[in-house]
Amino acid sequence: MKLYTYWRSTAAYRVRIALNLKGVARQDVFVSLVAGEQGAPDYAALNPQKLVPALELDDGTVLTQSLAIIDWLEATQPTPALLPSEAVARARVLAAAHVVACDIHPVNNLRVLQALSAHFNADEGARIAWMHHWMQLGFDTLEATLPAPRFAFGTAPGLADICLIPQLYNARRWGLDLTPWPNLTKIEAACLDLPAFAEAVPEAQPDATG
Ligand SMILES: N[C@@H](CCC(=O)N[C@@H](CS)C(=O)NCC(=O)O)C(=O)O
Repeated sequence: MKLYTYWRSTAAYRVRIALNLKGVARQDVFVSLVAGEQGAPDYAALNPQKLVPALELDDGTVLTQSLAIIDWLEATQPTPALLPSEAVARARVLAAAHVVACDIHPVNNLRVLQALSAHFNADEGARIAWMHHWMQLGFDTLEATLPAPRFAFGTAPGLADICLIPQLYNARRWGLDLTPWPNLTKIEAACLDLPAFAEAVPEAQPDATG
């Protein structure tokens, strides 16, 4: 299978971690977001939303949206499980994942920042303040609600960890001081000890540029 990915894409980073945890091999196809390759006709034909990641299966089926891709992976490769089977526990893990994937990430995306500059005169300071604002709100929620015995919810990593770790990377990239969220950085340290996470970090990707 082929993963259309970009080293700094946090959504692609989620899928890299999930594939690694499941032990599923992939071939990477690099889509440079800074070069605007997500809008190139070939890629837009594959994913009309013009976002990464996309996963192309061996039969040519294309899956998009990181959480949908991970859901497909969970359905087709059930072990190790990324979500608990008990309904309330599962809802709690999904809620934490959605704090990142639905409430932080969509308003901090590249195209949102570009629109803030192009249509609302946002300068670099305003863009940074915007990024920090939404991350702080989400991190406050997660800090208060994640049990964090080792990983976000237990002694093995799951979907909440898969969403959280890339978002913490992005926060550092934007210069956000993470000391107000010690539970989150403790979870991060535990995750990054695992090869599945360490091998998925942006700087370890072949398309990483400085
Ligand atoms: N909800 C989507 C978000 C995908 C997304 O926004 N990807 C970003 C990179 S993290 C992207 O391709 N941005 C390109 C752009 O904004 O033009 C998912 O989870 O896959």
